[in-house]
Amino acid sequence: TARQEPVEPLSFPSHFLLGSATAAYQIEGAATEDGRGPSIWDTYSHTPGKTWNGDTGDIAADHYHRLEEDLDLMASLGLRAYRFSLAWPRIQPTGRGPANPKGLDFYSRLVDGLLDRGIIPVATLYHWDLPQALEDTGGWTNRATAYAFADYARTVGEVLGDRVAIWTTLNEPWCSAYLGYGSGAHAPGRTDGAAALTAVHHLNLAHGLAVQQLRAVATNDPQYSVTLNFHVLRGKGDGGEEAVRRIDALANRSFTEPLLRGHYPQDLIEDTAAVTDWAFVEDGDLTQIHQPLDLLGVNYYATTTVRLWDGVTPRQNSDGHKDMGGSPWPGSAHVEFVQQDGPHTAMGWNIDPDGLEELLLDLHTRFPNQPLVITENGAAFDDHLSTRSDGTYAVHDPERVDYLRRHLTAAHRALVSGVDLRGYFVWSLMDNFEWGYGYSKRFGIVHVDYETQRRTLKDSALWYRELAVTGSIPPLPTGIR
Ligand code: GBH
Repeated sequence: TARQEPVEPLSFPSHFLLGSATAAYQIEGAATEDGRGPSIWDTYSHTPGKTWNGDTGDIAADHYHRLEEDLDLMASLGLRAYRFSLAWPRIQPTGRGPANPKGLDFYSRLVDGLLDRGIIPVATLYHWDLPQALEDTGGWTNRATAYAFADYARTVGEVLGDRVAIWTTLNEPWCSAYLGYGSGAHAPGRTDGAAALTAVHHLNLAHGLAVQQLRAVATNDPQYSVTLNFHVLRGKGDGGEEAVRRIDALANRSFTEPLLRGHYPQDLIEDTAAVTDWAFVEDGDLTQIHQPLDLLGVNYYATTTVRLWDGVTPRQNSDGHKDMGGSPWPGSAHVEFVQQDGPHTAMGWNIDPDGLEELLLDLHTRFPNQPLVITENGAAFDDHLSTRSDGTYAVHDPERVDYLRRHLTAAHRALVSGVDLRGYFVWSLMDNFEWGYGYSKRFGIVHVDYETQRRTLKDSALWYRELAVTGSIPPLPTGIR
């Protein structure tokens, strides 16, 4: 059922943000420099058996030492915006107390460097690197962590709140809560369903408190947002609908409903009643959590197929997380994740651009006045560095060009259908530390040689540059072979 190629190049509005995204722990390195404290990802990645090959973010893409070079790289790609995250432990090494000036200075130089080059800064406060000292007192299972986060937000806002155009509080709180405290596939590696649900609430609370703190100190009238990783679900077989309802409650509605409507879904509370009584939700919390948002950030990679498990047939594992003995789905032991047929990326994730269009249309229907932005979309493939006859380097990644072109085309269809979509950020600007998968997976449009730290534009970067510069989706890869 191949769609017909559009005849005219598809154009995005002139203010549509065409950018790229990264996260602090995945690219910066310099893990012990300039007063940075340890985060839960330092501890986790240094624990034997937790990451592929024992890889850590100690050096990563060495971005901390290559800031100017990387800013020039972004400018050379014609990026209109850049989404990055701040490492909380660079700013407050123990998660509390006075700011470390060197940590703040790095991000201040980053923001200035972007503005100098005409690139819009989009800052995420939290992309999973909790200060270890806060984990030592319970991490996201401790309500006090939400208040510490609000204090951190204010500290950052007081320094960068005159220049950052778009603030995002949290990146994918689903991962922080359910992979960090439920399945254990992410730091801090706990495997406790009740802890995961407690973390959900404290992350939501942290978001609401942080938005209020930023609003109180920002002086340039910025936009406020949160980024969620939506699970676009397909049901299979008898009971498929029930499986979808359960996973939708845990994966999607445990965030959208409190954040955008001010309540937790009743079915979520009932599904998880054997795991927790939800006593961690205190009077007034939902008012704090439910803050008006200028943008809802959407991360999309693939669709997920689920069915009800018959309890007899051997279970298939969800490939999105490692089996660490815990489940990222508390209260849903009867749901099974089904591997889909068809093309996959190197992550084993299925390629389904229609899922992105569906998701955007669905969010627009459920939250009609909520502007949306795609804060991550991209793919890992097995890239190979090759040498041209003139001695320069190249990476031919036609699968990635095809993936990006098809997802941008799907996003464009949603835009044409009336979805208020404000931008698209490719994950990722450059190859980086892919969490539990270490350096074995490459998501960048720019290749990083981890021996030399040399950056090489992949063909997808050349293609993306044409998109960013012209504002139109190049109908077929041009200028690359
Ligand atoms: C994003 O996470 C991250 O923000 C980014 O840091 C990361 O590098 C990038 O994507 C690529 O992975 O339903 O249990 O099978 C995406 C994480 C991966 C979370 C797929 C949901 C399915 C889990 N998502 N996963 S499951």
